[in-house]
Amino acid sequence: MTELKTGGSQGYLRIATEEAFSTPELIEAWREELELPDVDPGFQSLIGFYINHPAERPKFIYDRLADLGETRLADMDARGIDRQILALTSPATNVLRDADRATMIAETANDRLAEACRAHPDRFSGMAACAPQDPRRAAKEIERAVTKLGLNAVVINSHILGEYLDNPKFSEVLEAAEAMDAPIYLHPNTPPRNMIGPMLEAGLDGAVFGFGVETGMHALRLITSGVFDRFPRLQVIIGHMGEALPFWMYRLDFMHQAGIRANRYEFLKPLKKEKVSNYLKENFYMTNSGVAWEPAIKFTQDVIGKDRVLYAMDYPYQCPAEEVAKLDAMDMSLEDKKMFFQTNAERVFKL
Ligand code: 1DF
Ligand code: MN
Repeated sequence: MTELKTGGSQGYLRIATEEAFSTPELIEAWREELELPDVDPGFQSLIGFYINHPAERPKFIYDRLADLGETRLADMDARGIDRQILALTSPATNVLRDADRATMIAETANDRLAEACRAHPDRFSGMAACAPQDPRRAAKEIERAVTKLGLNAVVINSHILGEYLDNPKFSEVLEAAEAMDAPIYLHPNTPPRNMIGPMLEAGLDGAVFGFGVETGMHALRLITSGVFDRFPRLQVIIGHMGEALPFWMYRLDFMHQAGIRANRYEFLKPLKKEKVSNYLKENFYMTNSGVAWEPAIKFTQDVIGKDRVLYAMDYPYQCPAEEVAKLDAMDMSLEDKKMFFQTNAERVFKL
């Protein structure tokens, strides 16, 4: 493997767009939440593992999540990552049943993140956290984060205590994101209680599969429920190669339209842009986080558009340097690689 360097000597900068961090306040609240009765089974499975399990992987990850300084920068240098776009790690505050506390933790995280970005403006950018449990304050925080802190995107870790963003109670949050021209990174969460059973039984509830199923479905229900007809300028970013939705696209279009024509569900109305795929192409960006796989990246570029596919590493959860080298070596024009690694991210995150 040739040495990976920052600085762009290969013809582009590498901007990684789904990179996680934690705060002490969040970890403390997670620990307490894990002790409460009726804890969410997905949260228990995922964060119970990262906080309590003695294996090497959770310790490596837990330590690195907490660092916004030298260790992280050294890891970026070793992997040739010029810039990380940081987001409060999943499920962040979405799982907290105390809405006030969730809101305060998100606000503090944004202050800490903005401070790290100010300390290392050439290496770090960030997305704003918010707690949609209190939609009004979440909307206010999005506005503050964009206008005062320079965080030009929002991260929402999929379902909020089992509820989805198409629920009209969250309208203010979507309205604020659209008004601030801030894309929402819809990052995975474990499936909610009423969805997780058979996955948990088979050890498939986490990033291995459950994340993608849950978040892909969340993205789809935003489309089919008409969110983008209500908020036409809203942009949503999804990771993990679009949570496999590009591969589903043909069937989604066919079966969705067949259902609409038959008036199968009274609540399901025809969409302004008709096809599900039109929304995937016009209201979504997709990153390759966790999918360092040339055929999947090219397929997505082909069906969604080269200007809508972005690079992400998913540090510290998945960060082998070999994956960066493999993506550098993709059989793809330098022009297209530069869009993928650099210029799409500069445009979407207003760098
Ligand atoms: C994992 C993966 C955990 C991702 C994450 O946040 C995460 C994991 C808690 O491997 O357990 O963001 N990921 O995006 O693939
Ligand atoms: Mn992630």
